[in-house]
Amino acid sequence: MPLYAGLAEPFIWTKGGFYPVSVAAVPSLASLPRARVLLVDDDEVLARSYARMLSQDGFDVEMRFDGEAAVEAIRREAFDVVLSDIDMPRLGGLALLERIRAHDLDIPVVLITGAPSLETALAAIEHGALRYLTKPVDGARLRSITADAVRLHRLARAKRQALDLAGGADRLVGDRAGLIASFGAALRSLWMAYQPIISWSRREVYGYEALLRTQEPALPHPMAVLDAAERLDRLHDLGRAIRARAAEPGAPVGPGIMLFVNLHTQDLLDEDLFDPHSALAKVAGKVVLEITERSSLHAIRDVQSRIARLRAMGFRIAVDDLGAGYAGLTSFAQLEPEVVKLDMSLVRGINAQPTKKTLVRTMITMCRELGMQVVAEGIETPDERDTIVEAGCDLLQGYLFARPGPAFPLVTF
Ligand code: G
Ligand code: MN
Repeated sequence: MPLYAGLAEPFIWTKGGFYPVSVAAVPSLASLPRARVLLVDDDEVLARSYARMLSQDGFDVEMRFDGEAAVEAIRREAFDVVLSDIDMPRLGGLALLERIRAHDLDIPVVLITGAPSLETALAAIEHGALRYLTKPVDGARLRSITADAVRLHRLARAKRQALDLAGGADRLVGDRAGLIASFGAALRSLWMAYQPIISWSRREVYGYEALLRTQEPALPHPMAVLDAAERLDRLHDLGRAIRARAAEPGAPVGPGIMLFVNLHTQDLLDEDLFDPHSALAKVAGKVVLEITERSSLHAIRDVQSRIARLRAMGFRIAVDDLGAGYAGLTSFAQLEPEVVKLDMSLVRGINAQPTKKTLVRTMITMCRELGMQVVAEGIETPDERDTIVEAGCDLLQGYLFARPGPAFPLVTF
């Protein structure tokens, strides 16, 4: 069969080539959990008629009328299949397909066109469309293709989960739907643990660092949640949730108690951070925003003016994890932090390592001479505590005093 002749027929593209698929009778969907379909077409009348048909079959249908709106929907929600027109304003079906494949290798995309061409058909294949259909699409066929696509998607997900069970590849690589679901659950179950930072000389709590925690088993560590947010392009949603939680009633902030909140460098690009009416902004004078030395500020446009805006709102800035990154001190120059947090790698075993002790003492002295407060993180033993205190640092944080926990963990001095 010549290539082009086959294109109007439904096909499945695999690495081996085309496999024409026999169009079965409208399948029973009773055996499948409710499937989510994203229908994208700038012809609203047509979209609605497809949607009505698919809804009658028990599909959960979302409609969007251009590619950009579809990208936005996919960013936030999980779908089993995408049915999309090719010619659309803003973003066409092929570009949409490309955007989807950049993150998700599993979700079936069916492209539908009123103007078939070899060129678009080939592009559809190249970017991994499941089918390429020509309008008008017969109703029964559309329903059966959609049902098959849903099955394929579930198969792909099950396969990845099996891989995961076998301890194989990263299960999240292709499974955007699973990642969206886990990330959503993580956001909903997000809570803040607080770890005290104490003043040793005064034997009192100076403040608390708010630390991200969730109850989502698939994303058990804060780093996993951050990584998911990064992949799903939802860092701003995560940052907003963290800041809202960190400052909510009952949070340890108030007269004489400072609240330390970690920022992701991307948060600096979120206008919400600069909203003077946000919960966190209202207590800005008591808040230290920590920016880690681990990630570069390179990609952040006008860092200095953004930091200046935060300062004008009353926030103080800390460089976090000093000593953990290989970056030079550009972040210091850009941030001019009021507070510096020494990474726990500098603290661990310091009492038994004279060279480390000398270096840390120098760092503490320099920071103090630059007018910065120093906090030492990760203090686990009395020997580490005594050595750090003797090197000139009074603000201490670590398991020796309290582990992070729900407000407020008890402190052992
Ligand atoms: O990067 P940042 O400094 O924000 O990370 C703080 C992390 O270190 C938290 O996840 C916290 O649970 C952990 N932590 C806090 N105190 C200690 C400690 O004394 N020892 C160790 N190993 N980890 C700690
Ligand atoms: Mn921190």
